[in-house]
Amino acid sequence: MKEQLQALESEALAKVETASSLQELQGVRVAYLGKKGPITEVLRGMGKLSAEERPVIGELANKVRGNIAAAIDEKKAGIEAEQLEKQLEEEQIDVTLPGRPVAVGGPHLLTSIVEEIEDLFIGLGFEIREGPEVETDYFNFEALNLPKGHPARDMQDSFYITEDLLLRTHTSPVQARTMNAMENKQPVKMICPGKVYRRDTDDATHSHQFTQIEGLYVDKNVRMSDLKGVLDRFAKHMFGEDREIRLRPSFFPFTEPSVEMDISCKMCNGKGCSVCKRTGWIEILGAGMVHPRVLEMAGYDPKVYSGFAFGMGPERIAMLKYGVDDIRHFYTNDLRFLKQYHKA
Ligand code: 2NM
Repeated sequence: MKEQLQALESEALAKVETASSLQELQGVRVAYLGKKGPITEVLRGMGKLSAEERPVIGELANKVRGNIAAAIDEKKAGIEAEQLEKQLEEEQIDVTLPGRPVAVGGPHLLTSIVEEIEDLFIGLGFEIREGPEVETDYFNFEALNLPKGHPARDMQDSFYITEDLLLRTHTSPVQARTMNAMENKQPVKMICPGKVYRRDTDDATHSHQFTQIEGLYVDKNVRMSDLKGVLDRFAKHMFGEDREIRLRPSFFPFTEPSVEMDISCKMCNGKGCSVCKRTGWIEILGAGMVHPRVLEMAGYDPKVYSGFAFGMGPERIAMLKYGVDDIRHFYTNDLRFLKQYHKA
């Protein structure tokens, strides 16, 4: 019986040694140490042994069982450690690899242009004011010297909501509102950027919705030369210090006198090319001295106060500055266009 136990032990230990997986090892445990295993059988047959033999064999059987169990545990720990090692190896992260690039958005070209213009005028002491896009007939037209029956008030040209409400056709109502709200009729120095709406058929140079920036400076002794100085600074800031401006007489109902401003063409340096249509000059904005009727309606005495005003379209400015050939690019949001003008 002693030999039988020793043979069982070496047989089991050999199987433990060659086991290569946890399942295989569990099979060895069940086969040798299980309830139906050979060691249990030996112990069960001990009753037939003599009194002297019984403790010797009992002790040996327990020892063999303990040795096999210990070997299985040791092998199990080994296999588990090996598996962990393999897993760690496979899941290794190379922290020295370069990171994945993160897609970063940026301001729209039109936003950049508007902010660039705002920054310049803030530097010149202008405040930025905004107002409603749904305007009353009074502030959009009447207060700007566009009385009922004026051709610019044609129903066909504006988006009317009711008889008295419409989508503003320019941002000047913000200026009329600002002057109106001044309690003690202090000086006003402001620009108003924002969306405006006109009933136009969209094409390369027309849009039913576009952006305007209008400026207004009302104080005592504001002169045409002040307007010219401010506009000259604006032109050089946006298009380069080597640009020149010229003012041509024009007409707007809300200014008198009225002018249109050109800048010398950057493409040909004033010599004449296809961009400036051979004239050497490019029209940039309209301006003038605020009409006395407009000042009066807003509560400013035109004998005491005078003012200049101007209006421009940032889309047009951006198109000239960056060579954009179709105003619809600003709204169709073709990613190729957006990315082309995406800085940083
Ligand atoms: C322009 C051209 C000339 C203008 C006038 C006013 C106001 F409210 F003060 F009367 N705001 N903007 C103005 C003057 C706008 O746009 C081409």
